[in-house]
Amino acid sequence: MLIKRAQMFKASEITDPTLYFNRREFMVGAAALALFPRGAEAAAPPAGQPLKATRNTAFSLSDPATKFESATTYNNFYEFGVDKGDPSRLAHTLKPRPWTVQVDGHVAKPKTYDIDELLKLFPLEERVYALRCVEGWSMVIPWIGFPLASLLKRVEPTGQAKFVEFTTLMDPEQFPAQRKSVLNLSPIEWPYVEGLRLDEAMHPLALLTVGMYGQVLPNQNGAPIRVVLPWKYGFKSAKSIVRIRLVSSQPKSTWEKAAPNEYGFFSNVNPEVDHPRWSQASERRIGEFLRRKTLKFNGYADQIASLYAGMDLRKYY
Ligand SMILES: Nc1nc2c(c(=O)[nH]1)N[C@H]1C(S)=C(S)[C@@H](COP(=O)(O)O)O[C@H]1N2
Ligand SMILES: [Mo]
Repeated sequence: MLIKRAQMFKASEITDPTLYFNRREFMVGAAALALFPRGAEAAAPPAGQPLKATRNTAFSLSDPATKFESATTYNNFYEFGVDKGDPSRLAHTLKPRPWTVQVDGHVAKPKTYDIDELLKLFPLEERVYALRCVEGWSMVIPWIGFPLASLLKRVEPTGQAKFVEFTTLMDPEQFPAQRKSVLNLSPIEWPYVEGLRLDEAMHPLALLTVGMYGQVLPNQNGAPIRVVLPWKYGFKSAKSIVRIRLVSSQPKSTWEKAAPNEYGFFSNVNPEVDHPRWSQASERRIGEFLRRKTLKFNGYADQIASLYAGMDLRKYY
């Protein structure tokens, strides 16, 4: 996403497959290290541990899944750095246990859930979703999780709850880019905050995710829990969430704060509305060479379009 710093992000970086493959080779060894960190805490389920879930075919694409190796070595997770390889190289410092998620705000039953308690509350589903990054690439990932709506209903939103705000962990010990010494290199403010309208958050497509590819979620993909919103650009899908707050006014999201003219609150995938610096009409599916057309709402228009009926999507980008 890259804002502004030419040396951090070049347009060629997202479109040139050769560059990607070179980088990828370089990353493989590093990723293996991140998956098997030395000195991992006994309490944490190691990334790579199998996680059982039932495939929900009603919510699954038939497109072939992106290679696991690509999905775990080509990441955006700015808490580890702005390069695609930084998360897999550095994510062993993130400790997904112990972990709690505070669910509060305008709800009748606010509660701080221990992650392992949360995992027992809802049956885990596998859903194959495409994730479309605003930069112009996409991946197809078999996620494991449960509907965000299931958790929200449990805490009973009150009539004042109109929006949902997600906050990622803030901890400079675990996230190198949050350290004071490197703060001035970061294009965004910490902690990472994202938001949805309540009706978007309650939509059955919105998934709280704890695994992928039949395994516990790797740290670089947002362990131990992240949201996945397949009709929106990838940056809306906040990783490593510690708080879900029901609020009455529209949250200011991190990327909106960083560059409001480039990244709106809604950020629905829309090939008809270009980013100010590049077209959104097509995308590169990681692993494919020819670009493919980007679909409105990332292909989920049948299910999602009614949420935005009557809205000018150029204005509410
Ligand atoms: N906390 C946090 N969440 C984040 C990001 C981030 O930098 N920090 N990057 C976002 C972006 S831009 C994308 S495209 C997706 C990438 O998810 P993946 O690495 O699992 O493919 O995560 C999103 N969630
Ligand atoms: Mo992204």
